[in-house]
Amino acid sequence: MTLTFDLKTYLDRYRQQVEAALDAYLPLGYPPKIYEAMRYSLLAGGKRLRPILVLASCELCGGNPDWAMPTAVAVEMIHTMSLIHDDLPAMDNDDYRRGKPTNHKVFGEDIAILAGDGLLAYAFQVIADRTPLEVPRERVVRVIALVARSVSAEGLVGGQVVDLEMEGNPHATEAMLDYIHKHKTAALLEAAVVGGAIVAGANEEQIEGLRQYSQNIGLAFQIIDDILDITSTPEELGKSVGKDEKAQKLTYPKLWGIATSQQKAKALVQEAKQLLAAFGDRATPLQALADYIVERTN
Ligand code: GRG
Repeated sequence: MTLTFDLKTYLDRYRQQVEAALDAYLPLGYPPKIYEAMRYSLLAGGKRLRPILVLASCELCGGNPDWAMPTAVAVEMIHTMSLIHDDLPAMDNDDYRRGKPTNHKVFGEDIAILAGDGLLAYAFQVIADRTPLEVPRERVVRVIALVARSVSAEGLVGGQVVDLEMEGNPHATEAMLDYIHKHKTAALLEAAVVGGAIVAGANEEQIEGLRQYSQNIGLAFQIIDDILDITSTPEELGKSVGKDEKAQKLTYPKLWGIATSQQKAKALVQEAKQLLAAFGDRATPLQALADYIVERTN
């Protein structure tokens, strides 16, 4: 498997399935304006990394990826809502996301807030209503609790609050930076990887290995995100660049320099890949996904 595995084909296949599911799970409805706003951001592209992690993790643990599609869709809905709210004038105030004008630029702030709220609520409904009955309901309840915790004040919301507090703060520390990224970025990646494993019926030892894997790739993902904010272009990223510098935010490259940041991200990914050694060759897709996180250019 290791020799023949092609990550691009793997990502393309899962991405197509995810795109189709996102479109099908959220058809237009009444009132049309809110459905258009939700679909505008949800179907605007993006790497679809989180839903692919859900499906890959489910498959790794012996589950049928179809069982995990509702969780995959839900995690992408939550990620999208966090981007919509993050871009609002009261937060990062961004005009450009996923290569398009941000949600509030097109629909107004009021509708953008509600589109985020609608996506957040619908995500949980999708897991509860659409997970196939082959998956025992105790697993479904566990996934709902896991995903809820990842977006709560213990997760994304807490990370965002400390991020806002740290803007322009000359006394910001590495510990604060770690807290922000573990909560703002790694928490949802963890919910994706562990959620897929729970749907599959993984044992506690497997879940723990995958949890540690996801924490490592989460931090590596954010280190690379910070670097790309300095080295990339809006065309390549589909969002504005140089935001951290403008907002006087402490970042990993500011703390360690670009080369050391890259080395640290690579070391985290190496460790993440080793954490999956017990799965043997079946871990190849998740190991390749970990490499992709540090090698990506957008
Ligand atoms: C979750 C209730 C609730 C509120 C949201 C606004 C907010 C609180 C949190 C902000 C979370 C945030 C925007 C984190 C940044 C994570 C990150 C690195 C995003 C970029 O992810 P990519 O590169 O984007 O995977 P694509 O577009 O490819 O999906």
